[in-house]
Amino acid sequence: MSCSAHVDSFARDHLPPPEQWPELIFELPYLHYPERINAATELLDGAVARGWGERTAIRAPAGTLSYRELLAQANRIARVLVEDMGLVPGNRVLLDGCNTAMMAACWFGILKAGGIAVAVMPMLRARELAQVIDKARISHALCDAPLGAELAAAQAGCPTLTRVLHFHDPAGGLEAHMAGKPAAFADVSTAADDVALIAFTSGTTGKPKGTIHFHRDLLAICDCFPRSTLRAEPDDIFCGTPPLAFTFGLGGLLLFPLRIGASTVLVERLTPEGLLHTVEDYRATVCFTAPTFYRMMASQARRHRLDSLRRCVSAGEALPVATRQAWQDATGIALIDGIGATEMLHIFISAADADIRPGATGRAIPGYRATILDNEGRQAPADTVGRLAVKGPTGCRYLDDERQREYVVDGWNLTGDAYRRDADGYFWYHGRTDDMIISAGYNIAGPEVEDVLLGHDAVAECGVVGVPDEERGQVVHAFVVLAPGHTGDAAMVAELQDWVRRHIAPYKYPRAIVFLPGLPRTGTGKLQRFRLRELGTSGTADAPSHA
Ligand code: 3UK
Repeated sequence: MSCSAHVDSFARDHLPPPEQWPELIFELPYLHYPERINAATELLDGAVARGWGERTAIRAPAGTLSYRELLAQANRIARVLVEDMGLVPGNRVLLDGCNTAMMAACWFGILKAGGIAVAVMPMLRARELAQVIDKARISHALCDAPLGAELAAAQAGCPTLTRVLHFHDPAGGLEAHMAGKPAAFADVSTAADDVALIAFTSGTTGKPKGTIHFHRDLLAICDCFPRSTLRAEPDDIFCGTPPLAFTFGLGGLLLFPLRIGASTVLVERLTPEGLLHTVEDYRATVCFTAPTFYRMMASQARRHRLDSLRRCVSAGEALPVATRQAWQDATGIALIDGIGATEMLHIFISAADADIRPGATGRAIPGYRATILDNEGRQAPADTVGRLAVKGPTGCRYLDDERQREYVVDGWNLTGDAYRRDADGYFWYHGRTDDMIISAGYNIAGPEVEDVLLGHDAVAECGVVGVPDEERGQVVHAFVVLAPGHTGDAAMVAELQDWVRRHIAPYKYPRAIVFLPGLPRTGTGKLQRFRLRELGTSGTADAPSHA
């Protein structure tokens, strides 16, 4: 590794040992970054140097910020961190807030000062915040004022966290400190492989894992998926729902637009309805959100003027064919599906335009390689289901975590997904490897059954899991949220079971169907299958709707 600019070497010292790293690939010439590079300098100072100073960077309900203004804000925040809060390069800074211009400016300010950004989802409670603070040994925090009480509760049990400033605080705080600062700052000249951020995985169960990413990684994701697949342009206006604390949102709603001189709409806590209004009000052209959002938005799309939209990216969960179709019918736009992971920082398999094959996620994007491994770790032949393995310029490096050995094997990153690769190199999702349903000796992929159920008009949302069963090992249970105007009675159960039997092999049909008002989801919008399994096992939801 190159000579670090970090005075506090905690993050580098807690990287996994080199033999546990994934193999990194930098074949594309434009991924060869200089040895010293600070991603914030490159994205903000670089933008102004390229003549984009007066272009709009951020659009928000509270107003707009040009690139020059965003740069000035970030510089003032860097000064506050260094001059008033005693930050030294390498310190970890907790960043707790919703998607706002201040949140974005703080993120850049931290990187400029040589700090390591540890952004967290605004919905985290004290207990979860404390886990992150302890694990990353966080010393400083910038916090959206309304979330301050929760952070204070966490801080009480976290001796490392000594410096906290609130923003959006009418009583003063960060903005008051910034007011006295000049708009210029000399960014810390970090090494390309100095740590820039630690992103904690959303994880549907278990202890959170911190994934370590370097300054060069942040630029690499901008120069991979957006360049080869998204192909956005400087006049594009980005919008979407993922929090900036989720690397899906960090890339899609901040780094990707700024890399090309485009602008981004930052709005706090969007509902499907809110996102439709955002597209309409800002004439947004590029959208990043999860499949369930597209599904819910499709049913309301006709009430909104969405003709500004050009490119729509779906990630975070598998995209059902029925959802792709519903969005295409409503807007004429073919969704760009892409699988990404916090460990990989962003999307590595995807397809757009004429390359799309509905039902498949896509092919490995330029810069990345992907394959399917069998249980012995050998590359499986085409058309066999196995473990998805990827490598590229980014990859998994957990902060001080034994689970590194599970995610990285023989230089490959194993995402935990079951996939099949066809002869043309397209990857077809079959579920999480630990979520495969095995019933009476049959392997059943929950997402396949979900796909079929979603094709029925009465089904708004659904989740399909395996529930332990003495006779069959597991049985298929479906949890269904009905569309308005439908009733969850025995007739509906029979109708949906029949529907599945008619569309796929009958052994896959859900032997139990339970109707719920909503499905349990994580902060990043992922279905919590373990909670559905619990529901199925406890039998509480059994009675009236059981088949
Ligand atoms: C699942 C998908 C099928 C898959 C993410 C884009 O989701 C992101 O990161 P996470 O760490 O979760 C990773 C896991 O989510 N998944 C994501 N996208 C798809 N499954 N089709 C998809 N298109 O199980 C994967 O292993 O929360 C997504 C960009 C950045 C991200 N961090």
